Amino acid sequence: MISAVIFDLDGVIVSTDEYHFQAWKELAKELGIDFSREDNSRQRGVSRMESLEVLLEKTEQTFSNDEKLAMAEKKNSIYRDLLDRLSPDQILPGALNFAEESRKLGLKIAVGSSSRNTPFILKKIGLSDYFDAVADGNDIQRSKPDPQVFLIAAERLAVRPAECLVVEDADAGVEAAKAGGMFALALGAAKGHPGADLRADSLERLSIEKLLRELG
Ligand code: G16
Ligand code: MG
Repeated sequence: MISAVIFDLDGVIVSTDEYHFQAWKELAKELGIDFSREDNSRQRGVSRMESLEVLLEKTEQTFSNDEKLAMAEKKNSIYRDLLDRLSPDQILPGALNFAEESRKLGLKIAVGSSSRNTPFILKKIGLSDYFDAVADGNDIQRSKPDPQVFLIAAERLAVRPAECLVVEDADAGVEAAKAGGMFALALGAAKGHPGADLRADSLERLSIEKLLRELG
């Protein structure tokens, strides 16, 4: 029986993916690297340093650890400037309805995100105190597809992993949910992932009650 819903943040609650893309693109330009949206899609859900490695695969140049840390820091500062524009208007369609409906059914709700900017993003969209628990990039040593972030969220909610439904838009996130022994609802780009238990284009007009019936 499902007793909690754990929401990914970027791409599920709010569409910060475009800002990530713009920030990585700007860093790539400085390094003389051609960086596409397709490259960017492989960064979805994975940590900042792993995302940097995806970008650096596109160059023959080699860099020291300190140089890589400086690059990640630079990207993050460009990204933070873009995040400043975020407001509650940018919460993705259907996300709050889905969360509200979950609550009304007596389910607990949490955020499970790889992003170390999660507290800032939640503040900008007015949801700092909205969820029963938040686990994010600041809590973990291993990012998705490792299940750590979702397991911490479940622990903070005091529910067993097998009672959790994870809502994800990234393949790495669906894999993390399954590796943690949870159910996965795959949205958008992750919809084709064979491991998903449920699939939808987005949370718009999606009913949690109906989905739970599908799970049986
Ligand atoms: C998000 C994004 C990833 C990003 C990661 C780390 O994860 O999807 O593209 O690389 O956070 O972000 P930051 O650099 O802000 O720490 P999620 O799990 O919310 O989709
Ligand atoms: Mg995501």
